[in-house]
Amino acid sequence: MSGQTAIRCSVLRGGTSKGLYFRGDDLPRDTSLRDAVLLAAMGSPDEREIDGMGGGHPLTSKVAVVQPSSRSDADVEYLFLQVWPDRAEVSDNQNCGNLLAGVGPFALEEGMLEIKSDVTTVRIWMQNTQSLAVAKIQTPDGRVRYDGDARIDGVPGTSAPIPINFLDVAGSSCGDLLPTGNAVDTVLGTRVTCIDNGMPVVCLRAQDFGLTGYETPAEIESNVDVCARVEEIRRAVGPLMNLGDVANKTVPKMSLLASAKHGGSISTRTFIPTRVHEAIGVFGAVSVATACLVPGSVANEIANVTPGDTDTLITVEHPTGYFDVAMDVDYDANDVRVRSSALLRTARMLMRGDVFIPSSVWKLS
Ligand code: NQM
Repeated sequence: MSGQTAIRCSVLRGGTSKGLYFRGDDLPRDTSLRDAVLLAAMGSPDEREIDGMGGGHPLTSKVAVVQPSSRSDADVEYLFLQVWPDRAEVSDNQNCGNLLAGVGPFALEEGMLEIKSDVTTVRIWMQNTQSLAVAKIQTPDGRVRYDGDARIDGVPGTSAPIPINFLDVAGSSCGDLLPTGNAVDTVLGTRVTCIDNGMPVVCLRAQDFGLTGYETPAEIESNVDVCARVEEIRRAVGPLMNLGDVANKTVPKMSLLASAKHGGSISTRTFIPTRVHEAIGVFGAVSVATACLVPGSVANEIANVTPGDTDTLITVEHPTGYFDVAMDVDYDANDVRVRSSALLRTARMLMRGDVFIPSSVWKLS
């Protein structure tokens, strides 16, 4: 073959997302060259990403770069990169808890750590947020097992369970769990709760936008006025959350909340940040679940939670089902301190081989 460069790559579904997984040393060190390679691999910029591996949607245009870690508290390091489908941009300004689910299986398949028992614990240093996740991967008979009985909403069928625990993600992007210092702020006339428990999220009440909060993502995306107002608030809130100018950033996520409709704790419709998620991101769900436990927050006002609960399961309803987050918190007067957040994901290896990019983008000597 000529005119093409082959790069080792695996494709995995991680939770409710899908992405390309690379070993760090298979990509160029220079970040602008690396980004050009990833754009070419995905087929971006092009809404359909027809000339690459991307699926034309932010949830299927994602990259995980994984490498062994030299940290004493981690086995591997994970860098998440969002490749925009429709513009030539690769962003590391957010984390992704869905692709995270595929990091343990990928690292084990690549021999980055040894399988010694039926369940292998993989400690993952998440470079985007400088924080740690601990994932438990099913590894009977010395191999990663993908089939199993665990079901997550947004993915057909069942797979092997991957429980993931987070100990230190509060404030990992914004500096504080409540980056403005308040449980509630009023921004451009709208009451909001700004929170970061692994993902910067702005909680808003759907009813303040003339919505029930139970609309489909397509119905919300077609409501031009709502989308414009949500984006206006997002841009105004960015600096208040210590994120600076967020016009071209994928954070904060904007979550429109309503009372739970199907027996859960709260209902969500989440902008990520321009498309409306068909489900909800992992860290997005963790942040919303945490907001439910913050006394006086716009989430707490309408959430189905018991005041003062410290060890509790929060069920976040989203357009295609439920997302359970096990929260362990402490209260100090009215302040909440997060001890840990835990959840269940699944992942599946879909393909392993080489991805080809034009050698005009990158040529290996
Ligand atoms: O919040 C979507 C997703 C995500 C990111 C997004 C994610 C997370 O569903 O941890 O997983 O919010 O952009 O994969």
